[in-house]
Amino acid sequence: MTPDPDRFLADLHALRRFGAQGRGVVRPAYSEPDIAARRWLADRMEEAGLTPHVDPVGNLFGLAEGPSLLLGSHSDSQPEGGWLDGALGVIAALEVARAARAAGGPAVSVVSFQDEEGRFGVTTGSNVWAGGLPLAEADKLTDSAGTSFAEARARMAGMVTGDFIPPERFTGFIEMHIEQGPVLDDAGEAVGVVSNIVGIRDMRVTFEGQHNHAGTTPMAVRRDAFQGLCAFSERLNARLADVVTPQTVWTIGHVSLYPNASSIVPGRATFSMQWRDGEAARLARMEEIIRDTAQAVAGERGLTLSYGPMLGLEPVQMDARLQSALTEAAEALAPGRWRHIQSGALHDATNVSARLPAAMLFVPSINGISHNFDEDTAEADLVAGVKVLAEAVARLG
Ligand code: HGY
Ligand code: MN
Ligand code: MN
Repeated sequence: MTPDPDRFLADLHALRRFGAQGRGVVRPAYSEPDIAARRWLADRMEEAGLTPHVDPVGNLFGLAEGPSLLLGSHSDSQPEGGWLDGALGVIAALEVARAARAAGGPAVSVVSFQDEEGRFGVTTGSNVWAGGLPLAEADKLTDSAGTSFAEARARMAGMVTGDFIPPERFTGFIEMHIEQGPVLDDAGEAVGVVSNIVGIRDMRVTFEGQHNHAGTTPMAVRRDAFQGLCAFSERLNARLADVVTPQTVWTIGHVSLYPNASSIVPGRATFSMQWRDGEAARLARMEEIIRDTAQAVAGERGLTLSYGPMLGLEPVQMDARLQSALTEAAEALAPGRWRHIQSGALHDATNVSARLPAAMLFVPSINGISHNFDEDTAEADLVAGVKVLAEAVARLG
């Protein structure tokens, strides 16, 4: 089974043009470029002999007849996304599906999940598809501008061709993805076979004090929500030091201040609090420390504290049989230049693994950069990755 590197790279660059900005893409879920990209992908799937299918939340499948191995990822991007995050896995899946068909099998279907980047949560499209998140609950999720998931997905209503495809239709799932970190690139290696994917917790936190005149309100009497956020972050870093490992991460990535004016003491600070680790027990311990620290800071500074919904996914192990097909293929095509690796990034494979055997294959990210217009991977590594994926699929038969 031989993928065609030129056709693969041409499709990858064609997908890049949807929402292209500088070297990256702006293609958030349900945006005009995202929907246009899905239309284009559906045509490419049809040309490849697959039956395009769009489910109620905009997950796009290219279906082979009968039971098939599902390959894919997502084609939506972060607000400022790299050109390969997700897109690589979808196009690699399409190319392997074509090569498998030309070779007379095995049957391969393709998927581009919707809203993996969590404009409305965390890996939302595959979470709903896998049954982890009821559609009625997802519909209530809002993005940072207040648009609801229901309103956004209605923009694709005309493309929906039917209900959710039952996961049981497929025999397994393999997602090819860029590493999005520095490990493979630093080591000069070509392939990562993912052993496990970390778990995540993500919630919005609000400190509420009193907005007041920035010139006349003495520092000692202020109930400044931004200062509360700063004190919280500082103290949290110190308190987490005893429970985390070098792989544990926590991020305050989004902050909105109210009234957000230079001459008004901030009365309200709403921020995203996200943390990730490979162990569920450590995620729970971190949550206790986060809530306890927020409570203490609010009390000391006369602030009230409130929380938005908590979104979370548990750490998952990748399927052993699919992993061995990937490691045998990697050893055959990139001997000594591959490794087992934990994924610090979340992926649709986490949700799919609740319903199907799932595995992932990484290729290097230059300088470990991702979720950034400068995200990139050497062409030779992209091609090596799709060949390893095809070889693994051939071995699975
Ligand atoms: O945030 C993540 O890990 C994924 O890239 N959305
Ligand atoms: Mn991704
Ligand atoms: Mn991403």
